[in-house]
Amino acid sequence: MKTKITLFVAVLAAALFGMGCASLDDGLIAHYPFSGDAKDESGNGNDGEVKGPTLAVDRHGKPNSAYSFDGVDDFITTGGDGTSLALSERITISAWFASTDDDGWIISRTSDTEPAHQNYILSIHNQTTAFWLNGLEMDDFRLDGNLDLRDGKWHQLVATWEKNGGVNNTKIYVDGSIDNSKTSPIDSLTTPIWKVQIGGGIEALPRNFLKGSIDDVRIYSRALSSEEVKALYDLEKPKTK
Ligand SMILES: [Ca+2]
Ligand SMILES: [Ca+2]
Repeated sequence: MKTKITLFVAVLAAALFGMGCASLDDGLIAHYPFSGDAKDESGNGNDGEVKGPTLAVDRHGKPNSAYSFDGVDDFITTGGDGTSLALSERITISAWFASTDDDGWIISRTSDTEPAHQNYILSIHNQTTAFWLNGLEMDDFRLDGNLDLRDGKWHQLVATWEKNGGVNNTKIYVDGSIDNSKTSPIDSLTTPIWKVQIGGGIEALPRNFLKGSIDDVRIYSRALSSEEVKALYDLEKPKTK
């Protein structure tokens, strides 16, 4: 009997612990580990279509496990019918990249319909990083990163936004640590019917193709906490470092 009670308490404790700690899979609506292809491993069927980039060595030294983009016309398009990766009140977008490019879009979901031109974009812009958000009431909210990451080495770039996240509700993290934050007045992201693009934007706008490599793209329907971003970095970083 005592063993049974002990077991029950252990199971209950494990269940409560599990409820208190969100998993890094919670709210993961698209995940591209680029393990030989551009399939979405989140289980949501948002498989990517590869339009030019070639498989390359990843940050772990593993061949055919990242994509190399030529900065001319290469991109990957995804998001099914164009509505499945539309988000309105909170988001996390994350990717590893290695580049020396001055300007390029890493992950973007944009529209060419007025009044909105952007939905969300994670990019290199003006020699640092930038996270763009667009709501119906305001174009071109942008949070610039502080760090210049154009060293050709692999970096993890994560951006989060939460409508009701209070002061500094928009954040950019680099390699697991906060780089910059700012309060966004955006009330709600627009939800135009456009696909998510990796490595360059849609045809109707300047496409901002990135020259460099991209890997492990993740899109979440929630804002990860700083502790979770650090945990994601520890999970994905090269183990030999
Ligand atoms: Ca990979
Ligand atoms: Ca090409």
